[in-house]
Amino acid sequence: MSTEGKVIKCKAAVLWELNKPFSIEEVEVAPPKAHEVRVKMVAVGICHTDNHVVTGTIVLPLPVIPGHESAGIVESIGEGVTTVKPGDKVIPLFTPQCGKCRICKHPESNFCLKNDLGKLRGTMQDGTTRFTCKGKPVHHFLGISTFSQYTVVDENAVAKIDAAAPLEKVCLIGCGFSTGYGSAVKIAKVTQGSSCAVFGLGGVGLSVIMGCKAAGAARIIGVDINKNKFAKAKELGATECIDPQDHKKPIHEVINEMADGGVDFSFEVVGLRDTLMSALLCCHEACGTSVVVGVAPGSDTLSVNPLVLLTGRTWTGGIFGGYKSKDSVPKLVADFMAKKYSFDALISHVMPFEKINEGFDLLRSGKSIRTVLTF
Ligand code: PAD
Ligand code: ZN
Ligand code: ZN
Repeated sequence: MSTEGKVIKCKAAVLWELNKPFSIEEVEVAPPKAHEVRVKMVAVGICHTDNHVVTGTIVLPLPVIPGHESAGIVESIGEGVTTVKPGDKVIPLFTPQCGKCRICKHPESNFCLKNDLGKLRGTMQDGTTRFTCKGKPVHHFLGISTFSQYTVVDENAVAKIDAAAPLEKVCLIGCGFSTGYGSAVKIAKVTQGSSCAVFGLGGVGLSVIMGCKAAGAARIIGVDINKNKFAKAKELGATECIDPQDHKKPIHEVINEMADGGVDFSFEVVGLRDTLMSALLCCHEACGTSVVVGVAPGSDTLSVNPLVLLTGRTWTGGIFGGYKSKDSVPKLVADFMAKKYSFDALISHVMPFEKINEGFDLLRSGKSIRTVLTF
C-alpha cells in the first residue's frame, strides 16, 4: 500500500530535555509540501555535533529530533520536485545548496543562506515543522533530522547518489568524512610536501588526516588527549601523534620546535577555546594557515593579540569542508565507489537504530570513532 500523500507513523529518537537520553517514540511525519522530499532512512552516523545538541552547546528549541549524517531512499516527493524521485538513493544535506542566493552564486563559498545552522530555528525552510509526537510539534535539526525512520527535507537539502552505493558506509559523506577531508583539500588547500597538525582525532579529525595525506603532506602531527586514538591516526596517515598532557610546555611551543617554527597547516577539530588557540599558535607565524573545524559553544569568545595575525598567519574555518553540498556529494560518493578512499577505519561500530543511546555513550567515553545506526 502506497504511503504517498499520507501521514507516516514511525519510530524516531526524540530529545525532550537537555542532557537526557533520547526516547524512541512513535512520531507522525507529514507528507512533503511543494519542493520537499520525504526520505526513508537506511543508515545514520553519530557525529559530535549531535551531542552538542544534547548538551546545549548548540541551542535548539525542544523537543527536537537530531541526526544529520545519513543516507536513505526517497519515499515520496512534493509538487515541483525535479532532481530526485521515489526509489532514488540520497544523502540529506545539513548545509543546503539553493543555487540562487549570493553564497550559492559565489564561486568558493558554500554556507547557503537557506541553512538553519546560523539561525537554529529548528524548522523546515518555510518556518514550519513536519513532525508531531503525542500531539506536540517536534523541531527539526539543520533541516534534516535524520534520527527518524522517515524525515522530510527541502529539495535543495538532498542529493541523489549512485544507486549502487552502500548506504551504511556512504552515510559518512553526509557530514564527518566530507567535513574533515574538505577542510584539508578544499579549505586549507594543503600542499605537497607540507607539514600539518590536527587537534582532535575523532571521526572528523581522522578525515582531515586522510585529506592531508591525499594532498601529499610530508608530515602530519596528530594531537589528542586520548592515546587510544593514535593507532588509527597513524594507520590513516599521521606521521606522529602527541598528547599535550605528556609535555610541560604549551603544546603549540612543542609543535613550533618540532616543525621548524610551526606547521604550514593546522586544524582544530575539537571545539574548545584552548585547542583553538593552540592550533592557531602552532602554525608558522609568517606562512601558516589554521582552520577552525570544531564547533565551540556559541557563547565562547577568543581574544587574540593582533600581532599573531599581523606577522602573516591565515586564520579561517568552514562548514562541511567548504563543499557546495548538492553538487559535491554525488561526486564524493563516486570517488568512494572508485575506491579513492575507504571508511572502514572510520566506522568502529554498527548497531540497530534502537541502540542510539549506547552509540552516544561510546562517543562520549571516547571508545568509538563513528557509530553507524541502521534502520
Ligand atoms: P569526536 O568526539 O569523535 O572527536 C573529538 C576528539 O577530540 C576526541 O578524540 C577527543 O579525545 C579529542 N579531544 C578532546 N579534548 C581535547 C583536547 N583538549 N586536546 C586534544 N584533543 C581533544 O568528535 P567528531 O570528530 O565527531 O567532531 C569533532 C568536532 O568537529 C566537534 O566539535 C564537532 O561538532 C565538529 C564538527 N564540525 C563540522 C563542521 O562542519 N565544521 C562538522 C562536523 C563536526
Ligand atoms: Zn556532523
Ligand atoms: Zn543558497
